[in-house]
Amino acid sequence: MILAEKNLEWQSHVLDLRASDQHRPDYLQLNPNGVVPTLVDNGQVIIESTIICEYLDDAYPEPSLKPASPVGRARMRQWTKRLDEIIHFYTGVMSGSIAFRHQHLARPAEELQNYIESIPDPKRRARQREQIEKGMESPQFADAIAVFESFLADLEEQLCETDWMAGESFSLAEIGYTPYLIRLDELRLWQWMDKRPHVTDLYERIKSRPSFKAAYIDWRNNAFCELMAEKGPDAWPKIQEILGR
Ligand SMILES: N[C@@H](CCC(=O)N[C@@H](CS)C(=O)NCC(=O)O)C(=O)O
Repeated sequence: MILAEKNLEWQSHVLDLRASDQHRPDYLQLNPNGVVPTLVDNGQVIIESTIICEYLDDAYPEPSLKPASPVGRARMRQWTKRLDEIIHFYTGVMSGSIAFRHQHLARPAEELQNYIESIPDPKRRARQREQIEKGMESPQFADAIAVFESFLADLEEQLCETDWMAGESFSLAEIGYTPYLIRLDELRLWQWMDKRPHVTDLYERIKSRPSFKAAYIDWRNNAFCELMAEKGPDAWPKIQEILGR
């Protein structure tokens, strides 16, 4: 999305995460965490989505995707910090527990075991195992719902005050959160926004940008989206129960 916003040319290398491409030794040399994305620019390797976005905005400043004021920039980084520290992790928990575990459960037992054992970080490996085995009954799932509820409430409150997350302009905050809003949409959980019209309006404005098509529509993984659309609606009653509604 940021590359499209800045009209930068780039070449994509798609990794099949289910085939463990991200754990291949040549990829781990670029990204020792074994995750996507990785940016290689002029021979320099940059990892971590938020840092990649900050780097691109510094290296290719036009059009700027940071608010002009220091306060706006601080607000933007409060959002992206929350994303990196909390939201990303719990998005994985939520979508894994609802939908993606079914991809794993469909594999032959030995293949599934090999996949889990190939996850380099032991904590991540244990969490992944629990999600696959217990799904929405895993304690991680209830935590994820609470995290999202508080994020959506804060986002609605912010957007009652300012047009965009960090103030008066579209910024790296929207770019950072776009995949997570897409995820709620693809999981067919948008009723969560029933009393949050500003969040819905923000998402509509993001979707109407040409960069949304270049970043998402052109790359959408149909099989993954069909699975989310199939499994997501079954999760809503469980989510309401967790939210105490
Ligand atoms: N903090 C990292 C997180 C990257 C991340 O977790 N990427 C996921 C896809 S969204 C991944 O590559 N997962 C690999 C796996 O599931 O093994 C970043 O922002 O770049």
